[in-house]
Amino acid sequence: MTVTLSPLHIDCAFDAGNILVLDETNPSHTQLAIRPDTHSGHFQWFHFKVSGLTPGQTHRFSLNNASESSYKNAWDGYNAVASYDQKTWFRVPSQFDGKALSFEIKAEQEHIWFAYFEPYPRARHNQLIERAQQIEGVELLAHGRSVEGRDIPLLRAGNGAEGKRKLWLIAQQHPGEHMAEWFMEGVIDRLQANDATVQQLLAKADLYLIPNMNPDGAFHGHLRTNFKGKDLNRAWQDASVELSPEVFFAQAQMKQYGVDAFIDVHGDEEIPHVFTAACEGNPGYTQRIAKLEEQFRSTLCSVTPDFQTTYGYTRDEPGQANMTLACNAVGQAYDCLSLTLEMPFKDHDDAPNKLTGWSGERSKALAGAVLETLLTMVDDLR
Ligand code: GEM
Ligand code: ZN
Repeated sequence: MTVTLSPLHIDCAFDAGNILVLDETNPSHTQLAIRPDTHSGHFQWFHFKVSGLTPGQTHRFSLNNASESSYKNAWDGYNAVASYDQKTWFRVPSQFDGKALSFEIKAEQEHIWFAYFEPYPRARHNQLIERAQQIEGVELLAHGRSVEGRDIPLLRAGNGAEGKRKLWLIAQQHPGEHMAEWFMEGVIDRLQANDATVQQLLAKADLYLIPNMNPDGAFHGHLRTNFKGKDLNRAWQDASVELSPEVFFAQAQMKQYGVDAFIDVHGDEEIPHVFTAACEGNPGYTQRIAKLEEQFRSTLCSVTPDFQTTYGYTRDEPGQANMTLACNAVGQAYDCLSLTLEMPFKDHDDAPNKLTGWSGERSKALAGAVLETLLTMVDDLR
């Protein structure tokens, strides 16, 4: 029996939406493309809603410009995420044929959302900041403004007493890396739980948290840049109020309060593992810093199966670090432990989850492991 499928409607006019419709006339196989960041050629992030699905029928979708994306080699082994309710997200088997990334769904409901990773909605960010300020000992210390004027809160957990270590965690400089703000929600959840780890850590240190460094890019469904087309993780030597006010704000706050440890939270398109990058290429790199980096990595490995040190970026040669990156710039300026923490858009293949791959929940759990790791070494940071 031939089933006549009703026409589909594809929509992305919402927070973090990104898709271009090439041809939606065939509801069995819709032809799509990913829209580049505004004022930049970068693209990889996608997020859109499909309505008009016929439950029980198979609908296929192709992102036809995938081979021209920023990380075209990252589509191999990648599976898209989908949700019927924007709460529970699951992986959809996807295929990259060297040009397009395609995936199909046997519809269970009339509509569905697809995305490159589980989105962290701006509304959830606003609730997170409100919730954080209700936690005893957590305050909104300052707030910056993005290019388009969106709020960039800096929270501090702890009383700012003299002599306490200052531990900075910033997230989502790259707006498509939504796992980063899921991680920050995990930090704030642990602050709210106020468990023994948090109490012991806050007795010795204050946490300085910027949960989203790039709200404009996140809202516009960008992968990599702010609303001036700047890659914020290449702006740490020449930040300006005009082109990179987000970084300019963070640097000013660091200068005001000081930094004893820094973690810049990111996501990685290609490597199916959680890993860190560090400051081995900095001109001011020392054995003290090398030891702290090793201590952090080996401890985090012992605390969670969702971290490893076998896979990651190629180490920088001595003196060859790109000092425009946050990790390197902050590590050099404050002579402190400074790391880029990378979570995968795919899965953490050392401990895979076939249903979800890497996810918001796993990003949140990793945050707790990082806090536990920081507690074990807070006395060694200086
Ligand atoms: C990366 S950080 C790149 C660090 N590279 C080395 N070799 N240390 C970036 O900004 O390109 C972070 C990210 O995009 O997730
Ligand atoms: Zn990044």
